[in-house]
Amino acid sequence: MVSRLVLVLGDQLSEGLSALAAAEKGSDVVVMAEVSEEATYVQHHPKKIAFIFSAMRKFAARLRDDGWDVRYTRLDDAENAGSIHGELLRRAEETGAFEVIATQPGEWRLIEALEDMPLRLTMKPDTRFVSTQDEFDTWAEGRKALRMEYFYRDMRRKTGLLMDGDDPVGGQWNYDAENRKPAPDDIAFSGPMQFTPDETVQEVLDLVEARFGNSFGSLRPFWFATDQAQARRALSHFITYALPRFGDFQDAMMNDNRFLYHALVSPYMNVGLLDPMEVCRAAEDAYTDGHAPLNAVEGFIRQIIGWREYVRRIYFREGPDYTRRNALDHQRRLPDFYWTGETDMNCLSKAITQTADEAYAHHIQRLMVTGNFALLAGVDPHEVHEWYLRVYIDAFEWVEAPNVVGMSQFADGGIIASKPYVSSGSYINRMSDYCKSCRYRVQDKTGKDACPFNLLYWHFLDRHSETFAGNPRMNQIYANWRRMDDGRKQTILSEAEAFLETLGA
Ligand code: FAD
Ligand code: DLZ
Ligand code: SF4
Repeated sequence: MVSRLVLVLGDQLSEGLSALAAAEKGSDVVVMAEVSEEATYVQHHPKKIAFIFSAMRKFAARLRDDGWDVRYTRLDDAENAGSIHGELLRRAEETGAFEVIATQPGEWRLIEALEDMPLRLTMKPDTRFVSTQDEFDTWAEGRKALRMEYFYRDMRRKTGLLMDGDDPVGGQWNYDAENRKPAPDDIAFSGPMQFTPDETVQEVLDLVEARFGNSFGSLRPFWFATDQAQARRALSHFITYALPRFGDFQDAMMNDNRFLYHALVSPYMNVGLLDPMEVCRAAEDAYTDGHAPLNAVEGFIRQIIGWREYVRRIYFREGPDYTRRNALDHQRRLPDFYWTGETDMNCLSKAITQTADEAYAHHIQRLMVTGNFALLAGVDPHEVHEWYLRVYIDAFEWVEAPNVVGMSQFADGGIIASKPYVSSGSYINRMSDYCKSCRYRVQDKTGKDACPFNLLYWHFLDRHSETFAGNPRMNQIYANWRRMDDGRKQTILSEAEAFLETLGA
Protein backbone atom coordinates (compact mmCIF):
# COMPACT_ATOMS: atom_id res chain seq x y z
CA MET A 1 0.00 0.00 0.00
CA VAL A 2 1.28 3.46 -0.87
CA SER A 3 1.49 5.53 2.23
CA ARG A 4 3.34 8.70 1.27
CA LEU A 5 4.48 10.81 -1.67
CA VAL A 6 8.10 11.94 -1.75
CA LEU A 7 8.60 15.19 -3.65
CA VAL A 8 11.86 15.67 -5.56
CA LEU A 9 12.18 19.09 -7.20
CA GLY A 10 14.31 20.03 -10.20
CA ASP A 11 17.07 21.37 -7.97
CA GLN A 12 16.96 18.47 -5.51
CA LEU A 13 18.65 15.80 -7.62
CA SER A 14 20.78 14.23 -4.89
CA GLU A 15 20.61 10.63 -3.75
CA GLY A 16 21.20 11.75 -0.17
CA LEU A 17 18.24 14.18 -0.26
CA SER A 18 16.61 14.44 3.17
CA ALA A 19 13.15 13.62 1.75
CA LEU A 20 14.45 10.38 0.23
CA ALA A 21 16.31 9.51 3.40
CA ALA A 22 13.05 9.86 5.36
CA ALA A 23 11.06 7.65 2.96
CA GLU A 24 10.58 3.91 2.52
CA LYS A 25 11.65 2.60 -0.86
CA GLY A 26 9.20 -0.29 -0.82
CA SER A 27 6.05 1.65 -0.02
CA ASP A 28 6.49 5.36 -0.76
CA VAL A 29 6.17 6.93 -4.19
CA VAL A 30 8.58 9.53 -5.57
CA VAL A 31 6.90 12.40 -7.44
CA MET A 32 8.85 14.40 -10.00
CA ALA A 33 7.21 16.77 -12.46
CA GLU A 34 8.16 19.13 -15.25
CA VAL A 35 5.51 21.82 -14.80
CA SER A 36 4.72 25.01 -16.63
CA GLU A 37 4.39 27.02 -13.41
CA GLU A 38 8.05 26.41 -12.52
CA ALA A 39 9.15 26.92 -16.11
CA THR A 40 7.31 30.25 -16.46
CA TYR A 41 7.12 32.04 -13.08
CA VAL A 42 9.96 33.92 -14.65
CA GLN A 43 10.82 33.35 -18.31
CA HIS A 44 13.99 31.33 -17.77
CA HIS A 45 16.83 31.10 -20.27
CA PRO A 46 16.07 28.05 -22.48
CA LYS A 47 19.42 26.48 -21.52
CA LYS A 48 18.38 26.58 -17.86
CA ILE A 49 15.10 24.77 -18.55
CA ALA A 50 16.85 22.22 -20.76
CA PHE A 51 19.50 21.63 -18.09
CA ILE A 52 16.95 21.08 -15.33
CA PHE A 53 14.57 18.87 -17.32
CA SER A 54 17.44 16.74 -18.68
CA ALA A 55 18.97 16.30 -15.24
CA MET A 56 15.53 15.51 -13.77
CA ARG A 57 14.84 12.79 -16.36
CA LYS A 58 18.22 11.17 -15.79
CA PHE A 59 17.90 11.36 -12.02
CA ALA A 60 14.43 9.76 -12.18
CA ALA A 61 15.89 6.90 -14.23
CA ARG A 62 18.62 6.46 -11.64
CA LEU A 63 16.13 6.34 -8.78
CA ARG A 64 14.10 3.73 -10.68
CA ASP A 65 17.23 1.63 -11.23
CA ASP A 66 17.79 1.93 -7.53
CA GLY A 67 14.37 0.41 -6.84
CA TRP A 68 12.17 3.48 -6.24
CA ASP A 69 8.65 3.75 -7.61
CA VAL A 70 8.96 7.09 -9.45
CA ARG A 71 5.92 8.84 -10.96
CA TYR A 72 7.47 11.26 -13.41
CA THR A 73 5.40 13.79 -15.35
CA ARG A 74 6.76 15.27 -18.55
CA LEU A 75 5.87 18.81 -19.55
CA ASP A 76 3.83 17.66 -22.54
CA ASP A 77 1.95 14.82 -20.78
CA ALA A 78 -1.76 15.37 -21.37
CA GLU A 79 -2.69 14.95 -17.70
CA ASN A 80 0.04 17.36 -16.42
CA ALA A 81 -1.59 19.55 -13.76
CA GLY A 82 0.79 22.45 -14.49
CA SER A 83 2.12 23.08 -10.99
CA ILE A 84 3.97 21.21 -8.25
CA HIS A 85 1.03 21.29 -5.83
CA GLY A 86 -1.35 20.29 -8.66
CA GLU A 87 0.84 17.31 -9.50
CA LEU A 88 1.05 16.25 -5.86
CA LEU A 89 -2.74 16.39 -5.55
CA ARG A 90 -3.16 14.38 -8.76
CA ARG A 91 -0.67 11.75 -7.59
CA ALA A 92 -2.32 11.64 -4.17
CA GLU A 93 -5.62 10.85 -5.81
CA GLU A 94 -4.00 8.28 -8.08
CA THR A 95 -2.20 6.44 -5.27
CA GLY A 96 -4.43 7.07 -2.28
CA ALA A 97 -1.61 8.78 -0.40
CA PHE A 98 -2.46 11.70 1.87
CA GLU A 99 0.97 12.64 3.14
CA VAL A 100 3.90 14.34 1.41
CA ILE A 101 7.53 14.27 2.45
CA ALA A 102 9.47 17.17 0.96
CA THR A 103 12.87 18.72 1.36
CA GLN A 104 12.55 22.45 1.95
CA PRO A 105 12.49 24.19 -1.46
CA GLY A 106 15.03 26.95 -2.16
CA GLU A 107 12.40 29.61 -2.66
CA TRP A 108 9.77 31.08 -0.31
CA ARG A 109 7.15 31.03 -3.11
CA LEU A 110 7.30 27.25 -3.34
CA ILE A 111 7.55 26.70 0.41
CA GLU A 112 4.32 28.66 0.85
CA ALA A 113 2.61 26.77 -1.99
CA LEU A 114 3.46 23.43 -0.35
CA GLU A 115 2.29 24.63 3.05
CA ASP A 116 -1.05 25.66 1.53
CA MET A 117 -1.80 22.19 0.14
CA PRO A 118 -4.63 20.11 1.61
CA LEU A 119 -2.23 17.18 2.23
CA ARG A 120 -0.26 16.38 5.36
CA LEU A 121 3.23 17.78 4.82
CA THR A 122 6.52 16.82 6.44
CA MET A 123 9.11 19.38 5.37
CA LYS A 124 12.67 18.26 6.03
CA PRO A 125 15.57 20.72 6.12
CA ASP A 126 17.82 20.69 3.07
CA THR A 127 20.96 19.07 4.45
CA ARG A 128 23.06 19.45 1.29
CA PHE A 129 24.85 22.41 2.84
CA VAL A 130 27.76 22.73 5.22
CA SER A 131 25.94 25.03 7.65
CA THR A 132 22.53 24.86 9.28
CA GLN A 133 20.10 27.74 9.70
CA ASP A 134 20.14 27.40 13.50
CA GLU A 135 23.91 27.56 13.54
CA PHE A 136 23.86 30.73 11.43
CA ASP A 137 21.12 32.38 13.46
CA THR A 138 23.04 31.68 16.66
CA TRP A 139 26.19 33.11 15.06
CA ALA A 140 24.24 36.18 13.89
CA GLU A 141 22.56 36.81 17.23
CA GLY A 142 23.70 40.08 18.77
CA ARG A 143 26.19 40.92 15.98
CA LYS A 144 25.99 44.43 14.58
CA ALA A 145 27.23 43.33 11.16
CA LEU A 146 26.99 39.89 9.57
CA ARG A 147 30.30 39.84 7.76
CA MET A 148 30.93 36.79 5.61
CA GLU A 149 34.61 36.59 6.54
CA TYR A 150 33.96 35.66 10.18
CA PHE A 151 31.25 33.17 9.28
CA TYR A 152 33.63 31.64 6.74
CA ARG A 153 36.30 31.08 9.40
CA ASP A 154 33.76 29.13 11.45
CA MET A 155 32.98 27.00 8.39
CA ARG A 156 36.69 26.30 7.97
CA ARG A 157 36.85 25.18 11.60
CA LYS A 158 33.68 23.12 11.21
CA THR A 159 34.80 21.30 8.06
CA GLY A 160 38.53 21.16 8.83
CA LEU A 161 39.18 22.35 5.27
CA LEU A 162 42.67 23.88 4.94
CA MET A 163 43.15 23.71 8.69
CA ASP A 164 46.29 22.92 10.58
CA GLY A 165 44.87 22.07 14.00
CA ASP A 166 43.13 25.26 15.14
CA ASP A 167 45.01 27.43 12.66
CA PRO A 168 44.49 28.10 8.98
CA VAL A 169 46.98 26.38 6.69
CA GLY A 170 49.68 28.88 5.70
CA GLY A 171 48.91 31.14 8.67
CA GLN A 172 46.29 33.32 6.97
CA TRP A 173 42.56 32.80 6.56
CA ASN A 174 42.26 34.71 3.33
CA TYR A 175 44.63 35.13 0.37
CA ASP A 176 42.49 37.48 -1.68
CA ALA A 177 45.21 40.11 -1.89
CA GLU A 178 46.99 37.72 -4.30
CA ASN A 179 43.87 37.13 -6.34
CA ARG A 180 43.24 40.34 -8.18
CA LYS A 181 45.48 40.21 -11.21
CA PRO A 182 44.26 42.00 -14.34
CA ALA A 183 43.36 40.20 -17.56
CA PRO A 184 46.34 38.17 -18.79
CA ASP A 185 47.52 38.22 -22.42
CA ASP A 186 46.23 34.76 -23.01
CA ILE A 187 44.61 31.88 -21.18
CA ALA A 188 46.12 28.41 -20.92
CA PHE A 189 42.76 26.69 -20.38
CA SER A 190 40.36 25.73 -23.12
CA GLY A 191 37.31 26.15 -20.89
CA PRO A 192 34.91 23.87 -19.04
CA MET A 193 34.40 20.28 -20.11
CA GLN A 194 31.62 20.10 -22.70
CA PHE A 195 29.30 17.14 -23.31
CA THR A 196 27.56 16.12 -26.52
CA PRO A 197 23.82 15.87 -25.88
CA ASP A 198 22.72 12.23 -25.54
CA GLU A 199 19.29 10.92 -26.50
CA THR A 200 17.61 12.16 -23.31
CA VAL A 201 19.07 15.64 -23.68
CA GLN A 202 18.22 15.77 -27.42
CA GLU A 203 14.61 14.99 -26.64
CA VAL A 204 14.47 17.72 -24.01
CA LEU A 205 16.15 20.21 -26.34
CA ASP A 206 13.43 19.62 -28.94
CA LEU A 207 10.74 20.10 -26.31
CA VAL A 208 12.32 23.29 -24.96
CA GLU A 209 12.83 24.66 -28.44
CA ALA A 210 9.16 24.14 -29.26
CA ARG A 211 7.85 25.56 -25.97
CA PHE A 212 10.42 28.18 -24.93
CA GLY A 213 12.40 28.84 -28.09
CA ASN A 214 11.41 32.53 -28.12
CA SER A 215 12.74 33.36 -24.66
CA PHE A 216 15.90 35.40 -24.15
CA GLY A 217 19.03 33.37 -24.93
CA SER A 218 20.24 30.60 -27.22
CA LEU A 219 19.31 27.01 -26.51
CA ARG A 220 22.02 25.54 -28.72
CA PRO A 221 24.81 24.62 -28.58
CA PHE A 222 24.01 22.85 -25.32
CA TRP A 223 26.98 21.23 -23.62
CA PHE A 224 26.34 21.20 -19.86
CA ALA A 225 26.71 18.04 -17.78
CA THR A 226 23.30 16.61 -16.93
CA ASP A 227 24.09 13.77 -14.55
CA GLN A 228 26.36 13.16 -11.61
CA ALA A 229 29.02 11.20 -13.51
CA GLN A 230 29.38 13.96 -16.10
CA ALA A 231 29.41 16.68 -13.44
CA ARG A 232 32.22 14.83 -11.65
CA ARG A 233 34.22 14.68 -14.87
CA ALA A 234 33.69 18.42 -15.36
CA LEU A 235 34.90 19.07 -11.80
CA SER A 236 37.98 16.95 -12.26
CA HIS A 237 38.76 18.72 -15.56
CA PHE A 238 38.60 22.07 -13.75
CA ILE A 239 40.78 20.89 -10.85
CA THR A 240 43.41 19.51 -13.22
CA TYR A 241 43.60 22.28 -15.80
CA ALA A 242 42.23 25.50 -14.31
CA LEU A 243 42.33 25.54 -10.51
CA PRO A 244 46.08 26.29 -10.30
CA ARG A 245 45.44 29.67 -11.98
CA PHE A 246 41.89 30.26 -10.71
CA GLY A 247 43.00 32.60 -7.92
CA ASP A 248 45.28 34.82 -9.95
CA PHE A 249 42.70 35.74 -12.57
CA GLN A 250 39.48 35.30 -10.63
CA ASP A 251 38.44 38.92 -11.19
CA ALA A 252 39.71 39.36 -14.75
CA MET A 253 37.46 39.80 -17.82
CA MET A 254 38.32 39.33 -21.48
CA ASN A 255 36.70 40.13 -24.83
CA ASP A 256 37.64 36.79 -26.35
CA ASN A 257 37.46 34.44 -23.39
CA ARG A 258 34.20 33.85 -21.61
CA PHE A 259 35.28 31.37 -18.95
CA LEU A 260 38.92 32.19 -18.10
CA TYR A 261 39.87 29.86 -15.22
CA HIS A 262 36.38 29.61 -13.70
CA ALA A 263 34.91 26.29 -12.62
CA LEU A 264 31.31 26.42 -13.89
CA VAL A 265 30.27 24.12 -11.10
CA SER A 266 27.51 26.32 -9.66
CA PRO A 267 24.75 24.79 -11.85
CA TYR A 268 25.84 21.30 -10.80
CA MET A 269 26.04 22.09 -7.09
CA ASN A 270 22.80 24.06 -7.15
CA VAL A 271 20.71 21.22 -8.58
CA GLY A 272 22.45 18.58 -6.48
CA LEU A 273 24.64 16.78 -9.03
CA LEU A 274 27.73 17.75 -7.04
CA ASP A 275 28.03 18.01 -3.29
CA PRO A 276 29.80 21.18 -2.06
CA MET A 277 32.06 19.23 0.30
CA GLU A 278 33.05 16.86 -2.51
CA VAL A 279 34.02 19.90 -4.60
CA CYS A 280 35.99 21.49 -1.76
CA ARG A 281 37.78 18.26 -0.84
CA ALA A 282 38.87 17.83 -4.45
CA ALA A 283 40.31 21.35 -4.39
CA GLU A 284 41.99 20.76 -1.03
CA ASP A 285 43.58 17.56 -2.36
CA ALA A 286 45.01 19.53 -5.26
CA TYR A 287 46.74 21.79 -2.73
CA THR A 288 47.97 18.90 -0.58
CA ASP A 289 49.36 17.14 -3.66
CA GLY A 290 51.24 20.27 -4.68
CA HIS A 291 49.16 20.64 -7.84
CA ALA A 292 47.56 24.01 -7.03
CA PRO A 293 48.79 26.94 -4.91
CA LEU A 294 47.18 28.00 -1.65
CA ASN A 295 45.84 31.34 -2.93
CA ALA A 296 43.86 29.53 -5.64
CA VAL A 297 42.56 26.75 -3.42
CA GLU A 298 41.68 28.96 -0.46
CA GLY A 299 39.97 31.46 -2.79
CA PHE A 300 37.92 28.71 -4.42
CA ILE A 301 36.94 27.02 -1.14
CA ARG A 302 35.97 30.40 0.36
CA GLN A 303 33.47 30.97 -2.47
CA ILE A 304 31.77 27.69 -1.60
CA ILE A 305 31.83 27.25 2.17
CA GLY A 306 31.96 31.01 2.68
CA TRP A 307 29.86 32.97 0.21
CA ARG A 308 27.56 30.20 -0.98
CA GLU A 309 26.63 29.13 2.54
CA TYR A 310 26.40 32.70 3.80
CA VAL A 311 23.96 33.88 1.10
CA ARG A 312 21.76 30.85 1.66
CA ARG A 313 21.48 31.66 5.34
CA ILE A 314 20.80 35.35 4.71
CA TYR A 315 17.99 34.45 2.29
CA PHE A 316 16.22 32.25 4.82
CA ARG A 317 16.95 34.59 7.72
CA GLU A 318 15.57 37.68 6.01
CA GLY A 319 12.24 36.20 4.92
CA PRO A 320 9.94 36.30 1.90
CA ASP A 321 9.94 40.11 1.50
CA TYR A 322 13.69 40.21 0.78
CA THR A 323 13.31 40.42 -3.01
CA ARG A 324 11.07 43.50 -2.62
CA ARG A 325 13.58 45.57 -0.68
CA ASN A 326 14.62 48.87 -2.21
CA ALA A 327 16.69 50.75 0.37
CA LEU A 328 17.92 53.32 -2.15
CA ASP A 329 14.45 53.88 -3.63
CA HIS A 330 15.58 53.13 -7.18
CA GLN A 331 12.72 53.23 -9.69
CA ARG A 332 14.16 53.19 -13.23
CA ARG A 333 13.05 50.46 -15.65
CA LEU A 334 15.73 47.99 -16.71
CA PRO A 335 17.19 49.35 -19.97
CA ASP A 336 16.13 47.42 -23.08
CA PHE A 337 19.72 46.60 -23.96
CA TYR A 338 19.81 44.08 -21.11
CA TRP A 339 17.68 41.94 -23.46
CA THR A 340 19.58 42.60 -26.67
CA GLY A 341 23.17 43.46 -25.79
CA GLU A 342 22.77 46.38 -28.20
CA THR A 343 24.73 49.16 -26.56
CA ASP A 344 27.91 50.99 -27.43
CA MET A 345 29.26 50.22 -23.97
CA ASN A 346 31.48 47.30 -24.88
CA CYS A 347 31.72 45.82 -21.38
CA LEU A 348 27.93 45.59 -21.11
CA SER A 349 27.46 44.42 -24.64
CA LYS A 350 30.01 41.61 -24.11
CA ALA A 351 28.64 40.51 -20.73
CA ILE A 352 25.03 40.50 -21.97
CA THR A 353 25.75 38.79 -25.30
CA GLN A 354 27.73 36.13 -23.46
CA THR A 355 24.85 35.70 -21.02
CA ALA A 356 22.42 35.21 -23.90
CA ASP A 357 24.70 32.65 -25.56
CA GLU A 358 25.92 30.72 -22.54
CA ALA A 359 23.44 31.42 -19.68
CA TYR A 360 26.68 32.14 -17.82
CA ALA A 361 28.81 35.09 -16.84
CA HIS A 362 31.35 35.00 -14.07
CA HIS A 363 31.16 36.78 -10.76
CA ILE A 364 32.89 40.03 -11.71
CA GLN A 365 30.90 40.40 -14.92
CA ARG A 366 27.70 40.00 -12.86
CA LEU A 367 28.86 42.30 -10.08
CA MET A 368 30.98 44.98 -11.68
CA VAL A 369 29.50 45.24 -15.18
CA THR A 370 25.76 44.46 -15.36
CA GLY A 371 25.17 44.90 -11.61
CA ASN A 372 27.34 47.99 -11.26
CA PHE A 373 25.63 49.69 -14.20
CA ALA A 374 22.11 48.95 -12.92
CA LEU A 375 23.01 50.33 -9.49
CA LEU A 376 24.68 53.45 -10.85
CA ALA A 377 21.73 54.09 -13.16
CA GLY A 378 19.21 53.61 -10.33
CA VAL A 379 17.31 50.65 -11.79
CA ASP A 380 14.49 49.17 -9.68
CA PRO A 381 16.22 46.29 -7.82
CA HIS A 382 13.23 44.00 -8.28
CA GLU A 383 13.62 44.27 -12.06
CA VAL A 384 17.32 43.60 -11.70
CA HIS A 385 16.55 40.57 -9.51
CA GLU A 386 14.12 39.16 -12.07
CA TRP A 387 16.65 39.63 -14.86
CA TYR A 388 19.33 37.65 -13.00
CA LEU A 389 16.86 34.93 -11.99
CA ARG A 390 15.86 34.52 -15.64
CA VAL A 391 19.14 34.62 -17.46
CA TYR A 392 21.62 32.45 -15.54
CA ILE A 393 21.66 28.67 -15.57
CA ASP A 394 22.67 28.59 -11.89
CA ALA A 395 19.96 31.02 -10.71
CA PHE A 396 17.73 29.81 -7.89
CA GLU A 397 16.25 32.43 -5.64
CA TRP A 398 18.06 31.47 -2.42
CA VAL A 399 21.44 32.17 -4.06
CA GLU A 400 20.49 34.71 -6.70
CA ALA A 401 18.51 37.15 -4.54
CA PRO A 402 21.10 37.86 -1.82
CA ASN A 403 23.74 38.31 -4.50
CA VAL A 404 21.59 40.69 -6.52
CA VAL A 405 19.35 42.48 -4.05
CA GLY A 406 21.99 42.57 -1.31
CA MET A 407 25.50 42.39 -2.65
CA SER A 408 25.01 43.99 -6.03
CA GLN A 409 22.16 46.51 -5.62
CA PHE A 410 22.54 47.43 -1.92
CA ALA A 411 18.75 47.20 -1.77
CA ASP A 412 18.82 45.47 1.64
CA GLY A 413 20.43 48.58 3.10
CA GLY A 414 23.80 46.97 3.80
CA ILE A 415 23.15 43.55 5.35
CA ILE A 416 25.48 41.81 2.89
CA ALA A 417 27.65 44.62 1.56
CA SER A 418 29.33 47.08 3.90
CA LYS A 419 29.44 49.59 1.06
CA PRO A 420 27.90 49.67 -2.40
CA TYR A 421 29.79 47.82 -5.15
CA VAL A 422 30.09 50.76 -7.52
CA SER A 423 32.99 51.75 -9.69
CA SER A 424 33.86 54.10 -12.50
CA GLY A 425 35.24 52.81 -15.79
CA SER A 426 38.77 52.65 -14.40
CA TYR A 427 38.08 49.43 -12.45
CA ILE A 428 36.68 47.73 -15.57
CA ASN A 429 39.65 49.00 -17.56
CA ARG A 430 42.13 47.65 -15.00
CA MET A 431 40.54 44.19 -14.86
CA SER A 432 39.66 43.67 -18.54
CA ASP A 433 40.53 44.39 -22.14
CA TYR A 434 36.99 45.65 -22.83
CA CYS A 435 37.82 49.34 -22.92
CA LYS A 436 40.37 48.98 -25.72
CA SER A 437 37.61 48.16 -28.18
CA CYS A 438 34.89 50.45 -26.83
CA ARG A 439 33.39 53.41 -28.64
CA TYR A 440 33.71 55.37 -25.34
CA ARG A 441 37.02 56.52 -23.91
CA VAL A 442 37.57 55.26 -20.38
CA GLN A 443 40.08 58.00 -19.60
CA ASP A 444 37.54 60.73 -20.49
CA LYS A 445 35.67 61.92 -17.42
CA THR A 446 33.43 64.36 -19.31
CA GLY A 447 32.66 65.21 -22.91
CA LYS A 448 30.96 63.40 -25.77
CA ASP A 449 33.22 60.32 -25.56
CA ALA A 450 33.29 60.05 -21.76
CA CYS A 451 32.76 56.53 -20.43
CA PRO A 452 29.20 56.48 -18.99
CA PHE A 453 30.44 54.61 -15.91
CA ASN A 454 32.63 57.65 -15.11
CA LEU A 455 29.66 60.02 -15.26
CA LEU A 456 27.19 57.77 -13.46
CA TYR A 457 29.65 56.93 -10.69
CA TRP A 458 29.71 60.52 -9.41
CA HIS A 459 26.02 60.96 -10.09
CA PHE A 460 25.30 57.95 -7.85
CA LEU A 461 27.59 59.16 -5.05
CA ASP A 462 26.20 62.67 -5.23
CA ARG A 463 22.54 61.64 -5.15
CA HIS A 464 23.13 59.22 -2.27
CA SER A 465 25.56 61.36 -0.28
CA GLU A 466 23.22 61.45 2.72
CA THR A 467 23.30 57.65 2.91
CA PHE A 468 26.97 57.04 2.22
CA ALA A 469 29.06 60.13 3.05
CA GLY A 470 29.26 59.05 6.70
CA ASN A 471 30.47 55.53 5.81
CA PRO A 472 34.12 55.34 6.92
CA ARG A 473 34.93 53.10 3.95
CA MET A 474 33.79 55.86 1.60
CA ASN A 475 35.44 58.87 3.25
CA GLN A 476 38.20 59.14 0.71
CA ILE A 477 35.85 58.98 -2.26
CA TYR A 478 33.62 61.72 -0.86
CA ALA A 479 36.67 63.81 0.00
CA ASN A 480 37.68 63.59 -3.69
CA TRP A 481 34.20 64.65 -4.78
CA ARG A 482 34.16 67.59 -2.39
CA ARG A 483 37.56 68.75 -3.63
CA MET A 484 36.39 68.94 -7.23
CA ASP A 485 35.50 72.45 -8.35
CA ASP A 486 31.82 73.26 -8.65
CA GLY A 487 31.89 73.85 -12.39
CA ARG A 488 33.33 70.39 -13.04
CA LYS A 489 30.86 68.79 -10.69
CA GLN A 490 28.01 70.49 -12.52
CA THR A 491 29.32 69.33 -15.90
CA ILE A 492 29.60 65.73 -14.66
CA LEU A 493 26.12 65.77 -13.15
CA SER A 494 24.43 67.34 -16.14
CA GLU A 495 26.18 64.99 -18.60
CA ALA A 496 25.17 62.06 -16.39
CA GLU A 497 21.55 63.31 -16.42
CA ALA A 498 21.63 63.61 -20.20
CA PHE A 499 22.95 60.06 -20.46
CA LEU A 500 20.30 58.72 -18.08
CA GLU A 501 17.63 60.34 -20.24
CA THR A 502 18.76 58.21 -23.15
CA LEU A 503 17.95 55.09 -21.08
CA GLY A 504 14.26 55.96 -20.75
CA ALA A 505 12.10 56.17 -17.65
P1 FAD B 1 33.68 30.13 -9.70
O1 FAD B 1 34.12 31.53 -9.87
O2 FAD B 1 34.52 29.08 -10.28
O3 FAD B 1 33.45 29.89 -8.11
C1 FAD B 1 33.30 28.62 -7.53
C2 FAD B 1 31.98 28.44 -6.84
O4 FAD B 1 31.84 29.32 -5.75
C3 FAD B 1 30.76 28.69 -7.69
O5 FAD B 1 30.44 27.57 -8.45
C4 FAD B 1 29.69 29.02 -6.67
O6 FAD B 1 29.01 27.87 -6.26
C5 FAD B 1 30.47 29.59 -5.51
N1 FAD B 1 30.29 31.04 -5.42
C6 FAD B 1 31.16 31.98 -5.80
N2 FAD B 1 30.70 33.21 -5.47
C7 FAD B 1 29.50 33.02 -4.90
C8 FAD B 1 28.53 33.89 -4.38
N3 FAD B 1 28.70 35.20 -4.35
N4 FAD B 1 27.39 33.35 -3.90
C9 FAD B 1 27.19 32.02 -3.92
N5 FAD B 1 28.08 31.15 -4.40
C10 FAD B 1 29.23 31.65 -4.88
N6 FAD B 1 25.71 32.18 -8.03
C11 FAD B 1 24.82 31.20 -8.23
O7 FAD B 1 25.10 30.03 -8.00
N7 FAD B 1 23.55 31.50 -8.67
C12 FAD B 1 23.17 32.79 -8.94
O8 FAD B 1 22.03 33.02 -9.34
C13 FAD B 1 24.11 33.82 -8.75
N8 FAD B 1 23.79 35.12 -9.02
C14 FAD B 1 24.71 36.10 -8.83
C15 FAD B 1 24.36 37.43 -9.09
C16 FAD B 1 25.26 38.45 -8.86
C17 FAD B 1 24.87 39.87 -9.09
C18 FAD B 1 26.55 38.13 -8.39
C19 FAD B 1 27.54 39.22 -8.14
C20 FAD B 1 26.92 36.83 -8.17
C21 FAD B 1 26.01 35.80 -8.36
N9 FAD B 1 26.36 34.45 -8.12
C22 FAD B 1 25.42 33.47 -8.30
C23 FAD B 1 27.69 34.09 -7.61
C24 FAD B 1 28.72 33.78 -8.70
O9 FAD B 1 28.71 34.77 -9.68
C25 FAD B 1 28.47 32.43 -9.33
O10 FAD B 1 28.33 31.45 -8.34
C26 FAD B 1 29.63 32.03 -10.21
O11 FAD B 1 29.81 32.98 -11.23
C27 FAD B 1 29.37 30.66 -10.80
O12 FAD B 1 30.34 30.31 -11.73
P2 FAD B 1 31.53 29.32 -11.43
O13 FAD B 1 31.03 28.00 -10.98
O14 FAD B 1 32.40 29.35 -12.64
O15 FAD B 1 32.20 30.03 -10.22
C1 DLZ C 1 13.76 26.13 -12.16
C2 DLZ C 1 12.84 24.98 -12.36
C3 DLZ C 1 12.22 24.80 -13.60
C4 DLZ C 1 12.50 25.66 -14.75
N1 DLZ C 1 11.33 23.80 -13.79
C5 DLZ C 1 11.07 22.93 -12.80
C6 DLZ C 1 10.11 21.90 -12.96
O1 DLZ C 1 9.45 21.78 -13.98
N2 DLZ C 1 9.92 21.05 -11.93
C7 DLZ C 1 10.58 21.17 -10.75
O2 DLZ C 1 10.38 20.35 -9.86
N3 DLZ C 1 11.47 22.18 -10.56
C8 DLZ C 1 11.73 23.05 -11.55
N4 DLZ C 1 12.59 24.08 -11.36
C9 DLZ C 1 13.22 24.24 -10.02
C10 DLZ C 1 12.26 24.92 -9.03
O3 DLZ C 1 11.77 26.13 -9.57
C11 DLZ C 1 13.03 25.13 -7.73
O4 DLZ C 1 12.92 23.96 -6.99
C12 DLZ C 1 12.57 26.30 -6.92
O5 DLZ C 1 12.80 27.48 -7.61
C13 DLZ C 1 13.26 26.34 -5.57
O6 DLZ C 1 14.65 26.48 -5.69
FE1 SF4 D 1 32.75 49.89 -20.37
FE2 SF4 D 1 33.48 52.47 -20.16
FE3 SF4 D 1 35.28 50.60 -20.71
FE4 SF4 D 1 33.46 51.26 -22.53
S1 SF4 D 1 35.04 52.58 -21.72
S2 SF4 D 1 34.12 49.17 -21.98
S3 SF4 D 1 31.69 51.67 -21.24
S4 SF4 D 1 34.10 50.77 -18.83
